[in-house]
Amino acid sequence: MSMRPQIPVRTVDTDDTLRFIQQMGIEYVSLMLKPEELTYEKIKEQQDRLAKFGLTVSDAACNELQKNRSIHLALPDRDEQIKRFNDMLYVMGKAGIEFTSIAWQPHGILRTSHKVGEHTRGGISAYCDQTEIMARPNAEERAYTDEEIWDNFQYFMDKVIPVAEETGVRMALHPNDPPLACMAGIPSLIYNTECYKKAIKAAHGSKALGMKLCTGCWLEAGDAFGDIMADIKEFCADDRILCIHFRNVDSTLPVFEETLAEDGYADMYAIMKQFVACDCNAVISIDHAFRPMEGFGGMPGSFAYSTGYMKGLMHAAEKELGKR
Ligand SMILES: [Mn+2]
Repeated sequence: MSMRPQIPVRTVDTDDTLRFIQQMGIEYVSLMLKPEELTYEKIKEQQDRLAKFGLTVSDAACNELQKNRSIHLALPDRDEQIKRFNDMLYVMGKAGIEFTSIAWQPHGILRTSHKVGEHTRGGISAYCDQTEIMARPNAEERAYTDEEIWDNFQYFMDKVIPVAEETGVRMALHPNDPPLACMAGIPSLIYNTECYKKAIKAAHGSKALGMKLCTGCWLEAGDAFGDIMADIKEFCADDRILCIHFRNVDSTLPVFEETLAEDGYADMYAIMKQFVACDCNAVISIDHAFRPMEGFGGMPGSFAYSTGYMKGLMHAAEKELGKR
């Protein structure tokens, strides 16, 4: 089985949007759910609707539980939030969903701005300046320690791994983005390959914990994150890669902008070939796109070009390596 190109969808997406995705030759979608949609009935309804457009839900996530401040920072209601997370796993398990997403960043992805970049030909893209990010005050009332963040992750793993194993729903852990060791007083969980190994240990080696291999994050930090080619090989062999974010940037930190795959500093064809050579069967998406241009199809319209380019690289790599 080869990699499976994918696009995110929401329950509010129109039939036309789903038809457009279908016509791109996409068969797998990541379903973004609101908290009130985390019931078997609601998910089944979406699966049935998507099936009419030839679309299968490979994974689903609820942003509120994917990046949950109470869980990450051990706030008073964390057990309640972990119970909600586990309830979500039961529902997804019943619906036959392969995996859900987690990212240990209570304040989400940090960027300096969204603006026209040097390499975007007028497109509005994300821009990140490490100096500006590092100058930010604490995001919470106090700074947290590395030990606290890892203790909280351990606590979460101990409570959710048994349920993930029981339900068969795996978790894809995304790196902190940007991959800096500490931002706004909150240490990052994942900012290099060693952090991933530590996280897998916290899961007691359980396969229930996998990763979103975001090439964007690897490339933002470069060698400080790890050797991307060696890491792809190692984590593929260990069956950890559930999802690939196929994204390029113009440079490593301290300053980068998000670019089209063909415009960044990394050779994305070489990276694609490595996934293919390692027989990776993860879902693969472009992660981010330029801000949609008025009148050109919203997010799916913005995703379409880059998704097509990514599919082209994937097909070429499969052909070159005799896997197609
Ligand atoms: Mn990503």
